[in-house]
Amino acid sequence: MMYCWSHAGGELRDRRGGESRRGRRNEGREINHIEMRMRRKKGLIVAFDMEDVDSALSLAREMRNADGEFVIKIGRPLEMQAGVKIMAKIKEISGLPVIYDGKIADIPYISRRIAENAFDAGADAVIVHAFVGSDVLRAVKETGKGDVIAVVDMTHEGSNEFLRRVSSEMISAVLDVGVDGVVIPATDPQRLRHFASMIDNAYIISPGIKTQGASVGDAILNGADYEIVGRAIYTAENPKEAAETIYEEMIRRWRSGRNGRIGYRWITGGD
Ligand code: O7M
Repeated sequence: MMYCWSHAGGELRDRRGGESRRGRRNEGREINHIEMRMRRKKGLIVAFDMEDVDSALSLAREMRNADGEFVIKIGRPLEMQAGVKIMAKIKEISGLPVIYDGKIADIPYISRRIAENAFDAGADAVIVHAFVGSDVLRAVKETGKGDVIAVVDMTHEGSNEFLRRVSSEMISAVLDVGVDGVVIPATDPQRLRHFASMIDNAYIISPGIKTQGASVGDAILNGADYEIVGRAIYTAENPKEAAETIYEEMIRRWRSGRNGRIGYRWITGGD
């Protein structure tokens, strides 16, 4: 059975148009990064921030059969160890969409080159800082090679010094440029809910779960589409099982919380 990522519905369908199925879902999936972009849906982004290349490849292999909606985010620590080619490799062996988290923040020409290199190496999406300005986001968007995700707020304490003062303005600016996704922390659920109400045409991905203080499901309940988890997965004894358990917990909370009242609280995260 061949699977492909359908642009129209954002659903994993078999080639004859059948519905997606649970378990062994990535098996035999066609690898085509133009077709495998992220869409607005509930899922878990596994942050591959480990520096040991063998463990990264081994988890990528296991994720091929993981039960749930997963995306892999490759951070600089792993890229610095393995080189840019690690993206195609992880994408191929996992059968999952891959985000390059280079947190790009340079002049338009250089930012565009970094993004092009990442897309050409197999990334389906790249992450760019919004604070550098709309011309940078436009330059990256104009590559037309994959999703562009903008950082407008961060989880760590230091983001209170400068970044958080201009998050609202940055959201309006990145939406004007037409980015595909926006990064908003899970560590301040009320703020996330407020920002989510401003965002219609982009998906929201949300870090800060577990190690940085937010509970699994907090972000999804407050308007995010994907939660991002790193250390709680890749440092676990069985990382694949940890990813599946976190995904299940996230979906369970989302299903049971949609009709109930959500208990808001402030969490100071980020280290
Ligand atoms: O779950 P952790 O804390 O081990 O990892 C969190 C991941 O989310 C890690 O890859 C960070 O780079 C990322 N992240 C933050 O922790 N805070 C932010 O404000 C933004 C990000 C992020 O993903 O930005 C794209």
